Amino acid sequence: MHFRIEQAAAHAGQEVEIRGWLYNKRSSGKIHFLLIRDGSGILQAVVAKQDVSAEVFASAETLTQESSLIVRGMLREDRRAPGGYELSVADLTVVQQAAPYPITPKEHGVEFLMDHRHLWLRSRRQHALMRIRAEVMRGCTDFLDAQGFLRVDTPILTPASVEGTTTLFETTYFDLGRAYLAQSGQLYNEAAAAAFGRVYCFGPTFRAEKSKTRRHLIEFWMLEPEAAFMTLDEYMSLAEEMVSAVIARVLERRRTELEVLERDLSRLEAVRPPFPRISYDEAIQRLNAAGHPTRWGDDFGGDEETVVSSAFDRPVFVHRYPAPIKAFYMQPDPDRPEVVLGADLLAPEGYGEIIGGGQRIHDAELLERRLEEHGLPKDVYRWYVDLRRYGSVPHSGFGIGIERTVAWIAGIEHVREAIPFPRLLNRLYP
Ligand code: NSS
Repeated sequence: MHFRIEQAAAHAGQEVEIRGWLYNKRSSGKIHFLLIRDGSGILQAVVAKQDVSAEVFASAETLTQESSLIVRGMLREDRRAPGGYELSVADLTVVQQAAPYPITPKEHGVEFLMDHRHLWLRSRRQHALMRIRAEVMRGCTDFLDAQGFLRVDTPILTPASVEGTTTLFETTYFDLGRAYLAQSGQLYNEAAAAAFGRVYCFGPTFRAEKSKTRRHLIEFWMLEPEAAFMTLDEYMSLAEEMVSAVIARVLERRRTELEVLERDLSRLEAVRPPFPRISYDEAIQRLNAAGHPTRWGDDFGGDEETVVSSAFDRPVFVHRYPAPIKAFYMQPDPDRPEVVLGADLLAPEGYGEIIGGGQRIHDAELLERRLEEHGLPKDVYRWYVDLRRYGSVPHSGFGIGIERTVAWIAGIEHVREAIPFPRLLNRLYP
């Protein structure tokens, strides 16, 4: 019977069939050790001359790396074998004999590997990363579902910007003029939050940012919760609970993958709520004390984020930024209107901002004034202002960048490996 390698424990002592690809091969005259991967794991299959036909033995001999194959035989527990199980091959069918595989055990440069991303995904390291990514995404959605949040998806083709007009991707939209790829689902999320109370959207988002840093993608996935009546403080509590729950889950369910990546687990184990919360003012003081010439009113880049966050062993919220450096929709602090009720979450170990969010303006007139100040066209935001006319309530939300979060949890250098097919300033292929 056919099975997946990850289920080996349940099939020891049985005749099984595996369908997969040749990961690696070692041979001595009378025996071939095939490492076979089927996507769920890697299993050692032994082809012994005395046990198989001459034909089967010969095809095992000539098998090339990544050839696709089907093998049948007896599965046995074997402590010496990688993974603890071994298959004694009785029969082998070559589905396709692979051409010389470009990715070999020798070192390759990143650009070469990125050009072969379609194949690179088959490697052990990329398997670990993609499994951690899937776990992070499911950890977030399971957490929110359990808190009564409803997933309400938002459109990707939109008529308006959310996070400033300079990073919009533009396309034409039939007779209606211009459309843009969504930078965030937030505005539609706010409509959904007024309909359902607690919602989230989750999908790809786009920023035409000319940034070539280890934290920037052109297309990235963002999960965005939004809740009616939620305050800035409540948003921070929700976010720290979610991030902590996700870390705990990855530590529990993806430990093997973290080990493949040689992640320092103690750094992740330290991530527990509550997270420190410091004001933008305090962040500026800390920067100045560390010798950074940052002035009040300046936005933070990667360097500033690293300095501020390096003082803590867990993520830190920076709240109440000056209004001019934040988006048009941010609610001013009633006690200090020059700052807004927004907060970013900075990850430790130099990973920088992984979450942005805060409280939204809920007054129609103020929102209209802000749209004007930001030079945004009133007509396309009419529906958004409308939300402030029909049962407007204070509300908050945030967006967590999946790739930055995965890069941090996995401890990798660059976000490009945290997404299957990265879109970068200089890369659209494959
Ligand atoms: O611009 S954000 O800070 N905030 C928003 O888009 C809000 N509209 C979200 C909301 O409140 N519903 O982006 C949020 C996060 C940010 O902290 C990063 O983790 C990630 O999205 N992000 C990115 N990741 C990778 N590459 C790029 N270019 C990028 N931009 C933002």
